[in-house]
Formats: sequence, C-alpha cells, structure tokens
Amino acid sequence: MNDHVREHTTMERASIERIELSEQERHQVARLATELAPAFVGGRSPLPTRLLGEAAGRLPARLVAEVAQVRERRLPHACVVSGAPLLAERLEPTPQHWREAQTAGSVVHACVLLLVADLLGESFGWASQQDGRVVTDVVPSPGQEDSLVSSSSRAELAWHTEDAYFEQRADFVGLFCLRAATGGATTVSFLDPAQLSADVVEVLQQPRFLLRPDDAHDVHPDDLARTWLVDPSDARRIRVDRDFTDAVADDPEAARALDDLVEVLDANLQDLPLAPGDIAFVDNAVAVHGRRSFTPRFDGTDRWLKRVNVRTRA
Ligand SMILES: O=C(O)CCC(=O)C(=O)O
Ligand SMILES: [Fe+2]
Repeated sequence: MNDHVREHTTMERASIERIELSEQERHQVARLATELAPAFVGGRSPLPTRLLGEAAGRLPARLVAEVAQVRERRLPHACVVSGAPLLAERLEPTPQHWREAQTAGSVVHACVLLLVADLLGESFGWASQQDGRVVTDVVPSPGQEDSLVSSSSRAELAWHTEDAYFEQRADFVGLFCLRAATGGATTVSFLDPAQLSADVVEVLQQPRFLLRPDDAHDVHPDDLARTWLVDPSDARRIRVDRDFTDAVADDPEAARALDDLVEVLDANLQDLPLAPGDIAFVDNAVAVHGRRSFTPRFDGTDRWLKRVNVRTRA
C-alpha cells in the first residue's frame, strides 16, 4: 500500500443482500414466465411492455417488497435472488457464441430475468452490443479466451462499471446464472471513500480522466470527454473500468490518484459465485463487477448467463 491509501483499511467487505425464493415462490415465478414465453420475440423489444408489467405485478409479494427495498434504499452493493426457476431439462447445450444463445429452451429463463428485473426498473440494450438485444448472453467463445470482454474465459475479466464510458449506463446489471463453471466466479468490488485520503478523493472527483468504450461495443470515438471517476456529489459512486481508464496526459497527480483507486478496488475485490438459479443485480453506481478466470470446455456444458441492463424508473 502506498501512503495515499490509508493503511488501516486493507480490505472492506461488500454488502450483499440475499433473497431466497421458497419452492412455492419459485413455482409462482415459473408459472408467470411460462405464460409470458410465447410472447417473447427477443431482440430490441423482447416482450410487450404491458404484458411484462402485468405479469411482474403478480410476482410473489415478498419478492416484490424485498426488491423494492433494494431499489429505494440503494444500500447493498449487490442483491442475489436465489432459487429462481431453472428448467434445466428444456435448456439446450451452452452455445459457443452469443449469436446462437437465443435458444427456444432459454426463452423462459429470459422471461424470468425480465420479470424480476422489472421490479427494479426497465431493461434495455445497446444498439452497439449484441445486435441491440435487451436480454444478452454471457458464454465463453472459442478464440476469445484471453479477450477483455465477457466471452473470455482463461483470462480474468477485470472489474468494471458496466458500460462506464456511456452516460446512459445501467443503474443495475442483472445476471441470471443458467450454468456455472468450476472457477469463473462473478466478482464485485466497491470504494469506501474512507480508504483513500481526502485529497486523492478530491482529484478523482475532477474531470481529469478518460474512459474508453470497452471492446464489447462497436463504438470508436475520435475524442474522449474528460470525466471524473468518483462522483463529485457522492464519493461512494464510481465510474471506472480497470482495462479502459486513463488519467489525462501530463497529469501525474491524476495518474497517481487513479493508481490509488485501482489499488483499493483490487483490495476489495471479492467473489460472488453464482449457482444455477441465482440472479445477481449489481448496483452499477456503487459497485464494479467482473469474473474470475476459468477453463472453457466448449462441449455444451460451459458457463451460461443471461444478462440485462436495468434503468430505474424516475
Ligand atoms: O460473467 C460474469 O459473471 C460477469 C460478466 C460481465 O461483466 C458482464 O456480462 O457484464
Ligand atoms: Fe460487466
């Protein structure tokens, strides 16, 4: 630790809220998702909004209430809903590319994710990512093992704010685990501002940094706007990507502050392993997330997540 990073705080634990569905609640969610599935068309507007809203209104009351707490209080760094319905017998072998991942057997799971995510806000996609799909897929792809995007496997996916470059980025990222892998845990980290000295926090709150769009987006800007990495109005809120963030040129003080921030986020990084049936919602303002490395098999048994970006309703 260098002296800008306070010594007494080597590692802080993220606060993770857990919501465990009972068998009865799981059946209730499964019924609603099965009802919705025939209307699922995928792509940019996967389900009629009204239909989704009506079905979400019939989700188990306890789940609705507990997710509402997360949405309104924004206290945990992440919330994991476990015991979500997993119709494993209907699920095809894990595809080797997101393009092939909108399979018939995965549709009901996409509906489960959209339903539960609807309690937090509106799910959306990016025109520049996975053809604009709202429900995207995270699967390891051959040739991408060491890349910097979520189709990687052997290389760790470094912590990041989801779509940090974009002003319209998600408030929450939803990750529904359909298949897990040995290793390959999702990771989360966060900044407790008390872990940095006040002057470093102040530098991080100034527009002395550049964020590049990550490789998952087909976006190649000529100019990058200068931005803060720590929100000037709330130092718990961060916007940073380990692989795609720089200090502006000729600003050694900003470069040092970035190093300090990276050091704290590295120190606080912890596993959030997801089992099949777990849906993690990571608060994209106060937490960064990533994934540990794992060995892909490319035999249909690989790790598979369905993912949505969620924007809370005003
Ligand atoms: O694979 C994971 O657990 C997380 C991947 C990720 O960061 C993402 O899909 O946004
Ligand atoms: Fe991500």
